This record gives sequence, structure tokens and C-alpha cells, in this order.
Amino acid sequence: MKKNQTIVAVLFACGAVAASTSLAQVSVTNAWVRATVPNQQATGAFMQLVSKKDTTLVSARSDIAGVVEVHEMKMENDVMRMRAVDGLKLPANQPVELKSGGYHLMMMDLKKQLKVGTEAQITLTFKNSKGESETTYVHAPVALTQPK
Ligand SMILES: [Cu+2]
Repeated sequence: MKKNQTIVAVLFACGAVAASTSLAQVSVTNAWVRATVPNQQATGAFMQLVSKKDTTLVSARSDIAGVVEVHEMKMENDVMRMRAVDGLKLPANQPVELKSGGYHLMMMDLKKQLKVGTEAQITLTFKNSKGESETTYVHAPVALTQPK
């Protein structure tokens, strides 16, 4: 009897996840985080974002990092520089790529080494022009290069 109850609980949990996914405006694919060496303070997280409606990625956080910022990487006077941006605009149905050399999530003040084969959880918060916000949870595998 106990066993049956557990199965029901699991099924219910899966149903709840599916429901919240279909309501979500933003979908996240191909997320990954670059592995670190011991005592490394920062790393990048990368993914593809697509929103059904215009919105903006306004913030990100993770338990494994003290700070997560949205960064932009750009060539300026022949030097590759990166800086924090206030928000990353996601125009409706246009995939926005967070990748090496472009936009990325900068995970700083890392609380532990990120080892290949583990997973990082990142929470993304989006806000549209009406001020409505949406939160998306991302499970990103830790890897040395973008997983195929
Ligand atoms: Cu950066």
C-alpha cells in the first residue's frame, strides 16, 4: 500500500512540472556551465533562450555562486572585454544564444569547484514590459566544452 502511494506522488509531481512548463513563456535549451579548477572564483554559463513573447532576462542566481550576472563580451579597440548588462532582451520567438565570446551568465564568488559530470542549478528571472515576471529553473551540466 505504501508503495502505491509513492508512485501516485511521483506521477503527480511529474504532472505538475509538465503543467508549469506549458505555461512558461521562456524555454531554455542546451544549457551548460564551464568546469572549474580548484579555487577558481568564476565561470560562465551558456544556453539558448527563446521566449513566446517579448521579455527581458533581468537576473540570475545559483546556490553555488555568490553572484550571477548577465555579461556581454565584445571587441573594443582590439581587446576582448566583458561587462555586465542590465537586462538581456528576448524578442518574441527569436532565439538568443548565450555562448562563449558573446552573452553569457557570469557565475562569480563560486562556493565550490564545478566538476565535469555534476550539474549546476540556475534560476533565471524574466520581466516583460507589463512588469509580469517569470522564473525558470535550469539544470545545467558541468562540462569543459559545449556538450554535443
Ligand atoms: Cu563574464
